[in-house]
Amino acid sequence: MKLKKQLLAIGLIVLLSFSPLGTSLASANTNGTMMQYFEWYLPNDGQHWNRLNNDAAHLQDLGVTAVWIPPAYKGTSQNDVGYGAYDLYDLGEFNQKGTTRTKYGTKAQLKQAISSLHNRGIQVYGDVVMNHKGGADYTQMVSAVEVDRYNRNQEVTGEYQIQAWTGFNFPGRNNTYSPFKWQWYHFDGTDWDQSRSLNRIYKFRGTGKAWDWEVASEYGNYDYLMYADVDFDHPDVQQEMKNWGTWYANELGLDGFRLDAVKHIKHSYLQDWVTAVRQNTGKEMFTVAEYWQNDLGAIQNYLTKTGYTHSAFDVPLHYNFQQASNSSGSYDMRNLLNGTLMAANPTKAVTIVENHDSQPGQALESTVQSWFKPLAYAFILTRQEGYPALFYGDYYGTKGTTSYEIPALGSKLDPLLQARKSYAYGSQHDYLNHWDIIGWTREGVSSRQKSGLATLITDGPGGNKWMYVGKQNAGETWKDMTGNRSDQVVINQDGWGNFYVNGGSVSVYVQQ
Ligand SMILES: [Ca+2]
Ligand SMILES: [Ca+2]
Repeated sequence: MKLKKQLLAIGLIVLLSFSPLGTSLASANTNGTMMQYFEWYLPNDGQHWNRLNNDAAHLQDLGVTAVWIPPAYKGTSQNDVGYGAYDLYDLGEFNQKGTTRTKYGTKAQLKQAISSLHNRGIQVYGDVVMNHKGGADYTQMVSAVEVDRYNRNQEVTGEYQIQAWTGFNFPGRNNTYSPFKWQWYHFDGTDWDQSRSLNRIYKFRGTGKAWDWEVASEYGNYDYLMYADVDFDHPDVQQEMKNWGTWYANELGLDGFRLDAVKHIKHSYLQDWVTAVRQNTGKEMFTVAEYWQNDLGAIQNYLTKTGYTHSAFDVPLHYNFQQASNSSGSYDMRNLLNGTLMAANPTKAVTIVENHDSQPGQALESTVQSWFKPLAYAFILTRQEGYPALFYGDYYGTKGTTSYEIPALGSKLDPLLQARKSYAYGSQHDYLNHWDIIGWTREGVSSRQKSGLATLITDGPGGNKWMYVGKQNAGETWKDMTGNRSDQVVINQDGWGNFYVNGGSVSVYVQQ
């Protein structure tokens, strides 16, 4: 416990220079809150950019300061969520893959939504899918070897010719924005031989062809994930992706990026890419990487190998939330920060409760049960470490088949978002000292009227805890803004209050 507090204190010093977090900064900076504005099962109605456009004022009111939008380019089909990236330069503008718009709408609608967000002071982060390309325009004959699915360094056949989907010439775009055409030699491998209708993991042969390194070491070398795997050793690819990233940012006026599937991309290249796009755009371009592994060491290794140029999602924290939510009250709440990026490197942690992959029915399904979500959101929204991201599916609910739905929790999350926006400022005091009921306080800052708060959460029975909120708040009456408790807590002359929480619940007390 002592060591952990020291780590947090060290993290705090670094926090001061980092604007999206806002914490402890001068009054001008509101706490940063990101929203992931999509879930997997959104309807394919072409109306999502319009929904975002119409939601801008509401998002500003909630305290959302940045929106992470889904991949905005043409995928393998109209219904593609965006991760089956086909043409990164087609933002819903050209008739390709049987459609001009994407699942989310047209490029014009997207630009309108971004304009509305910017007018409300909300930043926009683009999703960046560089690991692979899907929906090739034609096949090519390629020399390849099969590798062992579970040890990608192990070749299990000799070299032979396969018919691979690796030719991309984007006929519907006709060289607009970029003349670059993708050929087999821009890729490292694929998983389908059309001539034999055979699904294997194929590694291409040719001059300089090898799986990229360093990537995640799972399966020996986890360069290959899906579709045609982009070869980041190839100089033309390296240059083209930097050109594209710069174009994407400038064309849409993006303020940052979310990098997809970085486990499978040569880490050193991602440092080069982020640095180049920042230089080319002249913008800060806040960037967060999806390194999806419940392993703090692996995520820290990634941050090291990319020179701490960008942040990462706190995947272990998500799994701690999931475990707590599945433990029927028997989780030791003192452990919530254990093994998390939030504790180890708070300035590089983007904290999440759920996302489009962990939601029910999806590839990395590890859903946090709904009863626990207000507790988890209180944890990421009212503490000072990390840059929290609100999931669209938690706020608005998810679609999809009925057994896979997350209910809309917006009304429960509204007060927590308001707490972050207006009250979660100033020095933090931790009371992570009980297996059920844990709490923390923020003293507030003089530049923000009435700021400061006291949060309690419990996965077991309810109860109370004395907590210090600062002598400057002595004599004030604080109430639970979630409405879960109706107590009036008077802060005593020494700056302490006796706060209450119901069983399996959360309370956030602020000055009346
Ligand atoms: Ca390679
Ligand atoms: Ca790869």
